[in-house]
Amino acid sequence: MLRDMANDPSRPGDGGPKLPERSEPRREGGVATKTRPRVARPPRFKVLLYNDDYTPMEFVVAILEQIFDKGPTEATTIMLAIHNSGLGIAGVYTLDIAETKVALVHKAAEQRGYPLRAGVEKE
Ligand code: TYC
Repeated sequence: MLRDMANDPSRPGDGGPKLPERSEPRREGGVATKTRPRVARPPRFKVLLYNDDYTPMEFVVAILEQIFDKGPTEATTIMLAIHNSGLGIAGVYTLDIAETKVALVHKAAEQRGYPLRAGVEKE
């Protein structure tokens, strides 16, 4: 019988990383089962910022720099896109990080008395 030399745990060698598993049928208890890839890509969520008439542009730029790690040029571009279109994407994250960033935006805006709103939407 042919052996899978690459992933054979009894193979003498460097103890280095195994090759990635393939989505070939895996034999369990004599039954060939289709398997998913070993690690699924976690779902991703957009953090949206919404325009309003009262939050200063400079404050939105600072939020994009400090909470969403944008540089000054990109932060200004995103802020102006939101100002002109009504909403825009501040970043894309896993759900827990996206929700944390929304909470940070609302906390910072409320501290300053600004009505800036953010939300999460599945990609
Ligand atoms: N429209 C605001 C103003 O003219 C600026 C602004 C931009 C507010 C983006 C919110 O998400 C926002 N001061």
